[in-house]
Amino acid sequence: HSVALIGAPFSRGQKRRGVDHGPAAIRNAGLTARLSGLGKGRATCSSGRVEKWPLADMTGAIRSLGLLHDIGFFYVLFFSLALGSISGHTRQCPHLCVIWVDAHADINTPLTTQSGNLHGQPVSFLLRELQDKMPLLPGFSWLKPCLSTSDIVYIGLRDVDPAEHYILKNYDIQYYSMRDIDRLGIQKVMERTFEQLMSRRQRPIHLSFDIDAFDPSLAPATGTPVLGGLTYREGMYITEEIHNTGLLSAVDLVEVNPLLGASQEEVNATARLAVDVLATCFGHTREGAHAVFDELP
Ligand code: DIR
Ligand code: MN
Ligand code: MN
Repeated sequence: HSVALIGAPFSRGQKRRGVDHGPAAIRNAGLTARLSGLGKGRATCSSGRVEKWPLADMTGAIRSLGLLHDIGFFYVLFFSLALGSISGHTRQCPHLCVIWVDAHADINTPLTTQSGNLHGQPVSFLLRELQDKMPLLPGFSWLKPCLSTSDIVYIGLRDVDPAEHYILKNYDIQYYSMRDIDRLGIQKVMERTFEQLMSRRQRPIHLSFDIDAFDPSLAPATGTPVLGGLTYREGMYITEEIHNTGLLSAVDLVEVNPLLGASQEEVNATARLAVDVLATCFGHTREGAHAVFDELP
């Protein structure tokens, strides 16, 4: 399998500057070399110029995703904009499911949002069941709801707005909050996640990974840090298990903001963490691997 990397430098999902430098920071932390070193084929990099497009017109991001599938890449990796990447991905894989790893549920509607930030709303645009609660917004007509509430599972929640909590409960959306991880342990959480998503049939996984799912002590360079997040080991376990299904089809890695670290070391640590997440998604294991040896020299 090859991995295609698409940097989507975009910051207008929220108001703070700098998150559009996330893709470059992750690349500079050695992403391409790490992925190539996994021996699973090439890692190729391209960069969308998303920031230049008007806020509502993210069709370019969708199109580039579709294109890469056409020329035969198996994995596509995005750095931003689950709204665009999941829409594009469902065009190629209509039966995909979504694992959303985040401190936040990102399921406000334009009518419930308190911040006004689009990065707190993408899931509401994607879910069919919520469409009668969505106002018609100029510029968003290209976006067709493409997921059902049973197609998504959240992991890592710990900062959920009241309206978001109402939606999660009333539409019976599965989630594992940090409290659930405390109760069950990450191993049970992953087991139940796959049971819920794959009970009827195996299907491609779209992973949306917000770096703020990790504890701020590990990922300080991000816009909305929340105490009490995933440990390094919990994060790696999540992505190891997703890799082991053999069903991972695309990953978004979002919210790395190099302008928000208190020091260069904080920025580097956050970017290195993102690289570790992605390397694990594509086959890095903590127990090691020996693919290069046919026999012992
Ligand atoms: C908040 C924060 N719920 C909002 N969302 C964030 O803006 O609607 N998502 N930070 O990652
Ligand atoms: Mn978040
Ligand atoms: Mn998020």
